[in-house]
Amino acid sequence: MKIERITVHQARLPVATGAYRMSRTSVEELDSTLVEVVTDEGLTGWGETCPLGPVYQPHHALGARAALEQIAPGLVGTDVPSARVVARRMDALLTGHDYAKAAVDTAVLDLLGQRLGVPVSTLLGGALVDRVPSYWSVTVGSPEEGARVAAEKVEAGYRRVQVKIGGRDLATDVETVRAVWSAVGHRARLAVDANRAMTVAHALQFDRLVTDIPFALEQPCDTLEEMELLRGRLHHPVYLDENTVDVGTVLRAVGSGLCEGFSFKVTRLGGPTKAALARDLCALRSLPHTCDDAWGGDVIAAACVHLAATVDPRLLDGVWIAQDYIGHHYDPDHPIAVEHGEIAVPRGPGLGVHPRPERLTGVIATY
Ligand code: 0XW
Ligand code: MG
Repeated sequence: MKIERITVHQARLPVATGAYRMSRTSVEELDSTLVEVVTDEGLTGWGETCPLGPVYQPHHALGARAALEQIAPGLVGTDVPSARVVARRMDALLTGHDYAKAAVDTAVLDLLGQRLGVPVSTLLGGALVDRVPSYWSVTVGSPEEGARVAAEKVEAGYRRVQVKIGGRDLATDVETVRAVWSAVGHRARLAVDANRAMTVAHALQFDRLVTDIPFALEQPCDTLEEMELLRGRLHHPVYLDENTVDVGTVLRAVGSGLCEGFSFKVTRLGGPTKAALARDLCALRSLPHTCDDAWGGDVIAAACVHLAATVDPRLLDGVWIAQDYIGHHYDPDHPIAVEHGEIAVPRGPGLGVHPRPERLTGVIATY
C-alpha cells in the first residue's frame, strides 16, 4: 500500500460554550489541521492536530502546517508497512515537530486498521473496554459558576471534573475549589489545573489552604525544574501536563518519581503510536493518566478514545474531548460523543470516523 496523495485541510472550530478560559490564555475559536492520506488501493486515512491557540504550549496551527509542508512531499509515493516505518521516514525528513507528525501517525493507523479490518485500538494493543470515561473541564470563573457547572456535569454522568485556576488572586482560587467540592463532594474525582501559572511559593500556599479537599494538582508551575522543587512538599498528588513535551520526558518523570500522574495530550507526544509507549511506562509504576488532546474535532477525539480503550481501566483518569464545547461533527453519521459521562469506542475498522470535506473549512494544500 503506497501513499498516492496527501491533502491538508483546515477546520475552524468556534467554541460554542463561550470563551474557554485558562490561567494564561482564553480561546474563542480553534484552528485545526487535518491530513487526508489516500493510498493507491483507494483507502483514505485521516489525522488531525489542533493546538489550543499559540500560547498554551509551544505549538501553533501555522507551525503544524509548515511542518506538514516539509514532510508531506517526501511521503508521497512511499510504502505504508507500519506506523513505525512511517515515523522513521518522517524523522528523516524533519527533526522534531512531533505535534504535526502526530496527524500523519493517526492517518497511517487509520489506513492500516482499514486494510487489516481492525479498529485502531487493536493496533495499539487491544481494547480492554467498549466505553471509556470522559471528564469535564470547568474553565476559570467565579466560585459560584464553577460550582454550578460542576454539579450540572456530575448530574449528567461525569465522574471526574477538572477545575481551572490561576492567573488571579489566591483567595478566589481557594474559594472556587471549595465551592466545587461542596457542590460535588465524593460524587466525582477532582483535578485542579493551573496550566503553569503558579510560582512555587504560590503552589505551596494554595496546597496548604485546601489540604482537606481531595484532588490532583495538575501542572501548577511552568518548568520541570519548578515542579521538582515541589516534590515531597505538597499534600496533593501532582500531575504533569504541559511539561510532557515528549515520551523521553515521561520516562524521566516516571523513573524519578516526579509526579503521581499525567494529563497526556496525544498529539504532543507525537501521535497514538508514541502515546502508547507513554501508556506502557505509566503502567510499569501504576501511574494514572488521561488520554486527551489540547483540542480538536472527531478525528483527534477518535484517536484519544482508541488509545484510552487500551489503558488499564484502573489507571485511566478519563478522556477529555472538545466535542461538547464545539457542537460540530466532521462525521455526523459516526460522531465521537459523550453520553452519561462516557464515550463509546468506535468498533469499525480504522478510526471509525470519516470526515466529510464539506464540513471542514477548506483545503490548505495537496501533495
Ligand atoms: C482540559 N484540557 C484537556 C483541555 C484544554 O485544552 C486544556 C487541557 C488541559 O488539561 O490543560
Ligand atoms: Mg492540563
